[in-house]
Amino acid sequence: MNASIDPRLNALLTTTDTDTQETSEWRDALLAVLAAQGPERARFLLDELVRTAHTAKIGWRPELSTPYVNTISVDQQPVFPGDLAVEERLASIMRWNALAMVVRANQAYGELGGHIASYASAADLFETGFNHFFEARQGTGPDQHRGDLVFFQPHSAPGVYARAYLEGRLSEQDLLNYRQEIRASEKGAVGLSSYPHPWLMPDFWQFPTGSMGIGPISSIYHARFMRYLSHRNLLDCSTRKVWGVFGDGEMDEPESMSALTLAAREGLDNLVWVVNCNLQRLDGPVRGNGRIIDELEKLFTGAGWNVIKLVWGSDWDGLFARDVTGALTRAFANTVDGQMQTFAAKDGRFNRDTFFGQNEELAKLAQGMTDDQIDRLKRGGHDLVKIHAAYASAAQHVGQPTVILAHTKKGYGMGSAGQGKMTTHSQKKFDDTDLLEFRNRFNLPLSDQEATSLAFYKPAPDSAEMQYLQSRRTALGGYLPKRDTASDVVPVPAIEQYSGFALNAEGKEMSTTMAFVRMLGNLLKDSSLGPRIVPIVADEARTFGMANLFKQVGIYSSVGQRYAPEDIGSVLSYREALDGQILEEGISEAGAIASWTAAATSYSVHGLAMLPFYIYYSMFGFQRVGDQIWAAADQRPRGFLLGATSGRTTLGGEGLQHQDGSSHLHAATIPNCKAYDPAFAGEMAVIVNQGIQDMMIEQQDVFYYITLMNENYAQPSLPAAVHEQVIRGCYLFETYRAQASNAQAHTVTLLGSGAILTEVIKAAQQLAAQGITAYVYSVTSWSELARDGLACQDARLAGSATAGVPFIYSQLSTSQGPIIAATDYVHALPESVRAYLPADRRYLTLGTDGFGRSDTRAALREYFGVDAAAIVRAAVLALE
Ligand SMILES: Cc1ncc(C[n+]2csc(CCOP(=O)(O)OP(=O)(O)O)c2C)c(N)n1
Ligand SMILES: [Mg+2]
Repeated sequence: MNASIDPRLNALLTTTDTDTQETSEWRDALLAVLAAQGPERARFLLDELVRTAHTAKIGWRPELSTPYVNTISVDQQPVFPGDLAVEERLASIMRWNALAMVVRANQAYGELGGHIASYASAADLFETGFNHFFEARQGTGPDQHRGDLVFFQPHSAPGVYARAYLEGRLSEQDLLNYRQEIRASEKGAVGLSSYPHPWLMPDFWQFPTGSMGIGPISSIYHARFMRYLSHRNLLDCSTRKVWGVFGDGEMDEPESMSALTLAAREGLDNLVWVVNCNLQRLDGPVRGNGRIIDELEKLFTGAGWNVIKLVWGSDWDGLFARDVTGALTRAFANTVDGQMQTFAAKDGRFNRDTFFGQNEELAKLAQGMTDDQIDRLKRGGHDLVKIHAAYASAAQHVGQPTVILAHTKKGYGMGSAGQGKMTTHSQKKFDDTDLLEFRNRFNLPLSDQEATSLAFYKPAPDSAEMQYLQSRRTALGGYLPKRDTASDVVPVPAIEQYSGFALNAEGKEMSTTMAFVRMLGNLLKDSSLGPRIVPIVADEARTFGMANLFKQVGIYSSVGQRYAPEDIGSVLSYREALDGQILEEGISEAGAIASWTAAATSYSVHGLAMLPFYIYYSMFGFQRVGDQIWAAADQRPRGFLLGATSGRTTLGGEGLQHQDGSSHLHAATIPNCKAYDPAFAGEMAVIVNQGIQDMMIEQQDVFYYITLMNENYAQPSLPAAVHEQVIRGCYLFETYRAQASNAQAHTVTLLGSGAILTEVIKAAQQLAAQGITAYVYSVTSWSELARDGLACQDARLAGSATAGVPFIYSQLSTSQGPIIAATDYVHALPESVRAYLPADRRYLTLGTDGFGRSDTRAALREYFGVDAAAIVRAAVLALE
């Protein structure tokens, strides 16, 4: 065999080679071209061969994977620009303080939990970012760099706290409050949240990542949203990046994977993922019988990403150089992750015997290394020089997003207490020997007593470490993560300007969806607020009658429109444009809500207030992507979610999976979500207007959920006197007096919400005809009424002398008789206000529990018992 052949190529030789002479001629030819004319010519020839092979249809396609070695070769590696020794010492200190924080919390209160092994594996990946790449928001005025967006793996949070402690942003007392947020706030100290939660640490964390998979998809849509802002000339984001450090186990989540092709299609070279391939998840190996790095390489390559394998550290360079026969690459190709994990868990002796002992060639390579040296051979993700080279390459890469597949050891440095152990994920107990071993392994300047008592370690301010740490962050613009809230206040139009038609509808027939779309169209025309609006759809714009917006504001496309649309002559033609305003996410509710989150947090992430309106089938919102909405809520979003075609009986024909009778129940559980089910366009106008005021002018951390119906009915005008009551949750719509001829002096009170209010009104008219007076209240929000009631109850329980009465109680005080509530949602919704009603009045609720089914609205309302006849029956029953 030719000694000049790269051993990696040899490793790929298959056993089916029937003519080795010929094979080697071909190979030599390629190598000769490479040597004489360089890689570009070699690539061209290979491409040409591939084209020929495809033309000849020989049933072959190139492999998507490469050997189990670093993508970046030693000669491509840039000079490490930092002080390696100091950075290594800093990483060791971070490791120690993170460990001490978790162990101490658990010594004090065993139930608090926390993780050590994940950060132990990720520390070098984080530190390289902090020292060289993660840019903080810096400067002022138009030239300011608004900072990179960094997503941190959640259970590595202790490492981020440990760094903030050294930076002087957190005190020792704060570290002692890890996972003790309630007690901490009583003491006036910072309680450190378990995972990155902007809700709990609003000046610190930017992006919630605690629920696996949501960080990854969110990072993609944030990166895309930055492109959108740039292309629409709202904000130049061209120098900023999105970095995400995620787990290899986390890549199993559907959300992690679902938008990879979007990232590639959009050419998001502002996005870099670092997947910490420690080969383990919580229970055991990620791919015990395979290799997760190879699997992810194929997946990401196939999706169109730039893939950088960061597998081995610098001390392997010499071994690879000496390995002229490719024995190492062959051995790795035969080693599955489960075995690799065992190698991580065992000592140098075991690795010499079991890995290098596999054959003569390997054994020879290990000659001259002590067992300790073998033990300390680093994987790529623990080598600052190699990590830096990968990050630098990723940061410069043009035209594609990059993923760095970083090979690490879970529980790195935890020795026999945890490194590579099956149980390491949740390991948080260390005996004294383990602690001393850890100290020795990382050369920490701690006495035995300091180590065993888990003393936090912070070098003196004038030490080389601290000077270096501070100077690196100064060079990168300051500390991070850091959440900002300052943003511009955008003037908003007066309600009459965009919603006059709805407030003064005078009985015109329309659906609330139609009214909303008209309102949105008007808002988009407003010169100041209009450009800040982000309409978002998941392939349902036509369903909701929004096709006119395609032409009016265009669909965002990073490449404009490269075709003549079929409907080019039509006034509603399908128009894609670089500065298009609509985000058309296709059939991906997960993607659409991620886009919404990016837009709804733009005020904070970019200092630029945007106002997203995401309109979707209400059933495919909280139910489908509820966890993403919960994570968004953590991030304090400001925007509108519009649950359209809502109501179990109002959607009619669509049946069981489409008909929504529960989204309001779910919305009610999210503290910063204000949810409304307006019956009339005028009510909706008032609610939208309030939302715009709250979010854009008052800059409150709330978001609005509004359900919209597709049923056409007469829309009354809404008197100004009730506007405030609409916002608080209910108002007296009308009193239907018993007709004098057969008055029996009976009175009932009817509450209705959404489209079912129309049934309530019909019922009231029938009752009046039967001699029963009916007060009809329109309930715009059960959840706001219930929250208000609960607040009053809490104030009373707390002994407040000024605790008021629940709003619904006072609203109903002018009415009489038993109370009947009807909704197109489950009973639990109207039941949620029962405790706050006048105690002496009977309360019956009608709702739509059960599975939906297809039929006409009338048939469905009869079936679920929410039609006028059912309401009349309930009223009569309640009067008995
Ligand atoms: C949606 C979701 N499911 C489960 C968990 C619980 N959980 C937290 S960490 C973890 C294992 C993570 O493994 P990996 O992504 O490989 O990260 P590592 O700790 O190995 O770096 C699991 C299952 C979670 N946080 N979120
Ligand atoms: Mg893992």
